[in-house]
Amino acid sequence: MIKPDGVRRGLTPEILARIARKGYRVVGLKQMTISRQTAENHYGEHKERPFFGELVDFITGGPVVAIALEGNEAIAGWRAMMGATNPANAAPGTIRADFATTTGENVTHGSDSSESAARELGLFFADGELLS
Ligand code: DAT
Ligand code: MG
Repeated sequence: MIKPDGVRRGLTPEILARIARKGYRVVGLKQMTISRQTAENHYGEHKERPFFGELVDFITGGPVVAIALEGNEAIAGWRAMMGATNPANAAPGTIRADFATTTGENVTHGSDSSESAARELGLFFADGELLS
């Protein structure tokens, strides 16, 4: 996902270009504004954390771009392309190192396991919206 800060800053084409250069196939692509309920569900694992309210405010605060990627080891590979959660710790050349300065607004999201990918794809895409 390209988060609201990335969309607002016009980074969508840059990030889609990186995905294309890497070689992942985009099987779903949708610009959308997330409801609070969907955001709370998406980030449910963090609901007891002190930053949860701010996180939900942020992710619902403007349109995002939801992207379904397919490719060899795409979950780990996309997380590697994003870099560490805190941009200060992200390796040079990663999206978060190149385009972000704060953990709270770190431009992109990536599912962290096949289980979370399946769950999150189900939150953002309806049956039939993904290419087979
Ligand atoms: P990631 O997005 O790398 O999977 P995460 O799942 O630990 O990281 O956290 C989800 C998002 O929550 C993260 O992208 C930004 C926000 N976040 C995490 N830790 C935070 C913190 N200590 N302060 C503020 N926001 C935080
Ligand atoms: Mg996470």
